[in-house]
Amino acid sequence: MYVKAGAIKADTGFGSGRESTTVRRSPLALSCRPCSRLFRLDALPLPHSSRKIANLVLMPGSKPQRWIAHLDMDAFYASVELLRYPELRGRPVVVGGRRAHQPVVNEDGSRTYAVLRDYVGRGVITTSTYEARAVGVKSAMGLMKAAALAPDAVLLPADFDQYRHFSRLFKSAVAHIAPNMEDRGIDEIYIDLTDVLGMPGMPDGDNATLAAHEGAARYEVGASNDDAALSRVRAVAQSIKDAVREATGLSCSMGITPNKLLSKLCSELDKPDGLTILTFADIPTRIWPLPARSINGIGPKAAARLEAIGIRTIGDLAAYDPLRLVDEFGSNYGAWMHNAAHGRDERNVVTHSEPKSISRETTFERDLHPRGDREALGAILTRLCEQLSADLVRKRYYTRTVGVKLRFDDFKIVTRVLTLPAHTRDARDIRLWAGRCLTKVALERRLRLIGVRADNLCREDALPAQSAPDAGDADQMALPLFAAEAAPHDHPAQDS
Ligand code: TTP
Ligand code: MG
Ligand code: MG
Repeated sequence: MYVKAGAIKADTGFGSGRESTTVRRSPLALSCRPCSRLFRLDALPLPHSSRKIANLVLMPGSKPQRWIAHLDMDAFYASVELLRYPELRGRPVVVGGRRAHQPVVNEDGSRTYAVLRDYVGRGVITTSTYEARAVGVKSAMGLMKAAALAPDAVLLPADFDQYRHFSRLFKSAVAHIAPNMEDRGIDEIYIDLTDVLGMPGMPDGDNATLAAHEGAARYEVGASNDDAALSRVRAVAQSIKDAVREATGLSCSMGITPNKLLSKLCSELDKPDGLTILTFADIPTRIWPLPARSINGIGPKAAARLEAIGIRTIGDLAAYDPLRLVDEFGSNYGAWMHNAAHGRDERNVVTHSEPKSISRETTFERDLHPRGDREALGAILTRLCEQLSADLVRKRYYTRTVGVKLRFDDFKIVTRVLTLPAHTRDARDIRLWAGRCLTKVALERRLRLIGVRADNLCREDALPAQSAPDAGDADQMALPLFAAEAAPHDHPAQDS
């Protein structure tokens, strides 16, 4: 879809970062290149409402062009483990065991590792080495299911402190080279390289994909798409990859394109240790053959619905009548999918964001009964509160809202939160208020999971004077599971 219009208020429909843009173009015509339909804006066929059309208005062509990188560490947790167990290199290894699966050091200094075939329980895989993936093992797969595929794979327990340490190391190495960086989780970041490169990116998506529809012969990508520009991008990318390896001993994969959407797609294309640089000109050959579900934002359910209407690849999606897509998926999501398939995405790299909440949770090896296993549950909750408290200290936050999450054996999830009279990050306070939250739940079924969460966060340097931290009293860590008595701050609790 290529829109030419006078002045349209356009909802670009990009999730929570949605914004309104006034697009100025002329004349008042709207043409859909992929399906060759042409509409005058004042004579649109019903039922295509103006709102649907507004959502299909594409990005203005005057935006400065950018070079955005997406960097993702390769088999992150597993690769960190291989740093301390180098003898496991080349072997299928999965991370996801319990403390009991810690390797045992023998008298001669060699190590004995747990293997998947001996595993019994309900644990899942966090990640695995590429050797394990080769036989079908993947993240989120049950360990027992994985054992059927790779019985000899080594099983290691997860060590989140270590992964967080390596996460900080690689991010700080990148920040030294390219500070305009957005943290997207433990092993990935976006980086805006436009300033580092000191040169603009390629022409914008409208023009490039428009030209693409008109055939390869007319395909023009502008003067900046020359070998010198691309080698400069490659050189900067390589220096970033080298810095990550030097700081951590680990490899990563990078995608570099004019926007986040394409870069996220591209960092996956050449894993591990990959580097993929694409311009808009490459969309038809490199992006359109990929399955539609490889777009971040098209999950398994949407992919199945697309498949049902004959859309399998991103190219199929790009060629599909956008108005029918809007009919099928709604104005925001339908328009977003259409634009995504054409490689259009204007989101900025956001360098700083405050967490909304911090949480810890655990799934039990076997379902626990709130009464029969009261003591064990109490101890688990205490440990989670201690971990949450340590997270708050490390991230330099205080909380005023403590919540619990329970998943019962029928998979129903219940959450309860309480607002505290003052900010805290003390494990004993958190444990007390988590216990109070539990008194508000009817605990009749067995539990699969318990979690504790801190919302309403306040940075330690912005803490109001009256919220001076109170250490509580030591006995609170030994409180029974559902204790509501002996509050450290004697104020009424609020349900929220
Ligand atoms: P990913 O980047 O998705 O995966 P990865 O780094 O292990 O492998 P790849 O080379 O394909 O990028 O996730 C980063 C880490 O997050 C991963 O090492 C473990 C953790 N994780 C989970 O705990 N559960 C999950 O379901 C996934 C996908 C990841
Ligand atoms: Mg990764
Ligand atoms: Mg990742």
